[in-house]
Amino acid sequence: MMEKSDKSIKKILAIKDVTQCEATGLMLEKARKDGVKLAFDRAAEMKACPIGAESACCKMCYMGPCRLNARDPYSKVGVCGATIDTIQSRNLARMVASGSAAHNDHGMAVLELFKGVASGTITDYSIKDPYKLEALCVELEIEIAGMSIQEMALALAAELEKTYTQTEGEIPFIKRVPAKTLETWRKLDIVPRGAMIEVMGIMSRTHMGCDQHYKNMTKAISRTALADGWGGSMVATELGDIMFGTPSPVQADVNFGVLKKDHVNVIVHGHEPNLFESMLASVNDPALTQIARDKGAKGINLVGMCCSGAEMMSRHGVPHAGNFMSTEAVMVTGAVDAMAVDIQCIQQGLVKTADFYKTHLITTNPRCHIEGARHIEFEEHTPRACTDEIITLAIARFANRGVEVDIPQIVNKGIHGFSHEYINYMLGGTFRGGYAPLNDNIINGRIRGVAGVVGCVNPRVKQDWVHVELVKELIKNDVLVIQTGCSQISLAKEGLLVPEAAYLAGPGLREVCEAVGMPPILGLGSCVDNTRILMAATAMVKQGGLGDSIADLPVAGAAPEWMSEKAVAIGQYFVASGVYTVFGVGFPTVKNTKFHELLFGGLEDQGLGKWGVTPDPYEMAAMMIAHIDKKRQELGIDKSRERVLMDMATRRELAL
Ligand code: BF8
Repeated sequence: MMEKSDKSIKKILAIKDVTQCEATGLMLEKARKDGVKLAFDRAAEMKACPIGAESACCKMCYMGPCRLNARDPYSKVGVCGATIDTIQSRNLARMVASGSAAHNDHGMAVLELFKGVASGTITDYSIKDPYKLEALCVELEIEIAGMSIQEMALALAAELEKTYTQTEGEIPFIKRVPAKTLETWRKLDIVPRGAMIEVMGIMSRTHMGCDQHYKNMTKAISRTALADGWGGSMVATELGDIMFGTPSPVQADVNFGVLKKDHVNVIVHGHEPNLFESMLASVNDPALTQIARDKGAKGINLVGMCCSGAEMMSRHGVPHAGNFMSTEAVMVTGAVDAMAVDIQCIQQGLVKTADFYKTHLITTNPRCHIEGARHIEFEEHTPRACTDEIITLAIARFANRGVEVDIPQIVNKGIHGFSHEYINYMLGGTFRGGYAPLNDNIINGRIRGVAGVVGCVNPRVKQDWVHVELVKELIKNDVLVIQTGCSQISLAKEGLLVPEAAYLAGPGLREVCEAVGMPPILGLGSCVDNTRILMAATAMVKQGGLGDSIADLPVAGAAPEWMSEKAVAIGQYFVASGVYTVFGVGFPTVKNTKFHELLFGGLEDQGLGKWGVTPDPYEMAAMMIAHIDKKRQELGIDKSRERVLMDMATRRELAL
């Protein structure tokens, strides 16, 4: 039984106030008419718990649950005597552990696939970028003289397995960290040993009656977060590139208009590229295409959503229908014949929506079944068995849709796929590849700094709006923006991931964009691809002229509409790496407590980054720009310098 729409919700939430995405708004309106509730409406009905929102409650044992008073946080303690700082730090630690576990679990699955490919037991995937394989082996100091590609892959897999299983020492990608940043980490004892032991350590120390010093807890939080960014996520990105290809700029279409009424529409939503890559093979199978044609379809249309969608868009230009808050709304079009999901950010509410609009919702991963959804398990040794079956179901549904099809005809074209490697090439060309032009333009003031704007969309704020306003404000102030995840899709839907968007940039950034022919906003891929931002920051440090550690750089980060625990883990690994990171929506701590002060200031005094929070995009931009200016001042590059245009021709002359 579908729940009936609630008139009070219509009154409380005008559609223009809950989403900036026109297509999602149109479908939300239709859903309300159809009596179908989406997350926007559920959020309006479910007021966020004010005590939980500030993390002033503890349910680590059953002497409670205990509630403290966030307005007077030191007036009470829990039954065991736990203070507000213990309670908040334990809660944040568990969020980071969960987020880090999610990325590490994903990264480990990519590693398992890679091992299967390397050993020859998995044959449906292959090594597409042997150059990156070799470069990575060299970087990790693996002796590769005389090795075949297969031997290199096996050696790399063995080395990277330590990212997860090692219990002593430092994870492999620590070799990439700028020397001064690493020195700070070693001094603070926050270098991760291996993801499993770090996550287990958090679960152990947050048990009732264990770690009850917020400062010691914060070290474990940083270590566990770094085991994500420089660990599992980085493995997922790098091995994904080796197996599926390192992205380079590609034009792709985004928004609901990528669905086609006269095609069989199949959406893949989730995070693991293996399912999506196999689906791509299935839709290109002439036999399946012929079956679709026999049923009256013009073809099979494969579309992505959320993060695996962002990866496929970056690597292959596969169209993308929208971000997390559009995953229910897209089914309201009636045009989705099947939605295949794997792990993470798969709302349970999809089941009811799929049911109403007769879409096949199919879970595929052993870690993510959903009550009421059909499960067809994906197995990497025989991936096509799963994806072919999904296509077959979709074709059958196309032939007998039985619902009205109403697709908002909105499509936004954009350029995606700016990997760290491509940025290297783009700025310097084949022979002078490197970050010197970026650093030069930051030093001469043409580019003020770099901002990473990433993360989720959240129904507690107007979908896409905070991302879009923040990014526009940043580029207007000559800050180059790099993006991943749902945030990248927000800006893509605004039509701003194109070189022509340079007209919105400040004069300095515009000049650089026009000289290089690049957009002022660079899309780097999925959430695990935030590691590409870490690598870009590392390249800036290693290039020279902008300080010795990531903390010295005139850079800042933001997750303006965050909602997931993965976002907290990402935020903390950026902070621990040295980046000022601002969250929108809110932050799960109580202001003016010792733990809050440590996160929002104390960590910076230790040589790391720090947190910031504001729901207002303009204030967020001002905070980030002020930080960038402070770093410029500390580097002595705040004085205006003579601006010399370093276009490609000038650089070629210099090279000669
Ligand atoms: O990992 S940005 S809503 S889809 S958590 Fe989820 Fe957030 Fe989107 Fe991808 Ni990332």
